[in-house]
Amino acid sequence: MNEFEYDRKRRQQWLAGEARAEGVEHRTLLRMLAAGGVLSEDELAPTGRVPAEGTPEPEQAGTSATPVPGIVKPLPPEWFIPRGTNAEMRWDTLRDSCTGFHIPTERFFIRNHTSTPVIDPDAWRLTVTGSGLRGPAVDFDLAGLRRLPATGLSSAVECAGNGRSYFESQQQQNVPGTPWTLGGIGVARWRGVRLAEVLRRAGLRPEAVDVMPIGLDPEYVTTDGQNLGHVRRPLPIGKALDDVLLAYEMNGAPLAADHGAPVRLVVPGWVGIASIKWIGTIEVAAEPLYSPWNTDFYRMFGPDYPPDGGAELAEQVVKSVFELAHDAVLARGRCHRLHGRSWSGAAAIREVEVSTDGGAHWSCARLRDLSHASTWTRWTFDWRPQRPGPYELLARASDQEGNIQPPQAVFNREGYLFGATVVHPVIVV
Ligand SMILES: Nc1nc2c(c(=O)[nH]1)N[C@H]1C(S)=C(S)[C@@H](COP(=O)(O)O)O[C@H]1N2
Ligand SMILES: [Mo]
Repeated sequence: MNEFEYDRKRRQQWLAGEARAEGVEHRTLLRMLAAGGVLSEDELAPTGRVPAEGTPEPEQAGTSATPVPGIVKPLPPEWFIPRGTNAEMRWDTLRDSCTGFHIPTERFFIRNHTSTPVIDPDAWRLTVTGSGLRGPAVDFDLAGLRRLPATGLSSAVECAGNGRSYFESQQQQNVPGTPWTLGGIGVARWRGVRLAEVLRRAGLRPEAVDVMPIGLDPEYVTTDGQNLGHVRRPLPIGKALDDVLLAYEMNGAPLAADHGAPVRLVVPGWVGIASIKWIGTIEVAAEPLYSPWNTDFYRMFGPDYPPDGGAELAEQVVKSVFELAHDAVLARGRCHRLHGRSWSGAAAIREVEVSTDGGAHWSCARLRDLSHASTWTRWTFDWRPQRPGPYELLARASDQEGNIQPPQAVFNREGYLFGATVVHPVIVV
């Protein structure tokens, strides 16, 4: 075992109460933890960290990429947790790079059903077709889209399964699927043309009811070998004509391959699956459309839902996160500024409360952004813990429509929309 491993093990044993420290001065322990990288030497810096099981050691992380099959961009372990064909963003290291309100493209989470296709933007065409159009199919190329009136938009893209792992860890409910913690979300600045504008130019009939964007990534084959075809999910015409963007830029640059280049949909406030990447065709129909992604998937099934499933998932629920390591070590008797973010698909965030005692008492956090719908609001909470020991932090947000995070999420078979408050353990020394 190398020195680093040894030191790490010892620190963990100490934190777990397995190491003995009688007679050692508190300040000496703090210094030891600082030297081991658990506490920062500058004691104003609030957090050290003990990496969660299975997540990489930030100290060891170089620029080496952790390959996730099918993803093009580098996935340094200090920024991402690989999850199958997907990559979760690490909240605990976000503050190290002072990224600001938007998540830089290189740090943005990735959810791929199959793999990132690399598409030649010059050969790319968007075909709009179907019974909801007055005439025949209409093609657009990238230059043509870029000549149309452009719109900018700050919006989250968040996976419907974000937070899924807490069904199991907090509610002892088994759910299949990617075990995201809370890093299945990102907010970026998107730019493109409104879907409404493109549909209007293609010649929409008043009878049109559904709009189905179809991805150019490989066809999706389930684990039991069923080919479900290209990733696609119908949008009701009302949403399609409202605030949906056909985006060709993300954070001021052409879309990156993993995030849907050359053009993707951005559907503000809705589950991430609505925001189809690598869009090639848009079917506009005068009759309701179905795909596996709005029938078997992305619907609620379970004892609290109708036997054939609840409605198709649309808006996201309220969630909150601390920008802090799980089991972070904080020095007692000092003021720690805790940072976090909250968001809701339905409306702007109204209030965020924080509990430092497992939910017994709550106090208001200070909102740091003007709240807007479809994006997040940053907040801070100053905390001066006096007694050493383990603590359970919780953050609970509510939005302008009165939605508030409950203590428990209603079980559903696929583990979607985990909107309950999440317990964030820390250790005060
Ligand atoms: N064509 C296509 N679009 C897609 C997907 C996909 O696999 N293929 N995944 C969806 C899901 S489930 C999510 S959560 C978002 C993720 O977007 P991101 O990878 O840019 O973060 O893209 C959506 N759009
Ligand atoms: Mo997703």
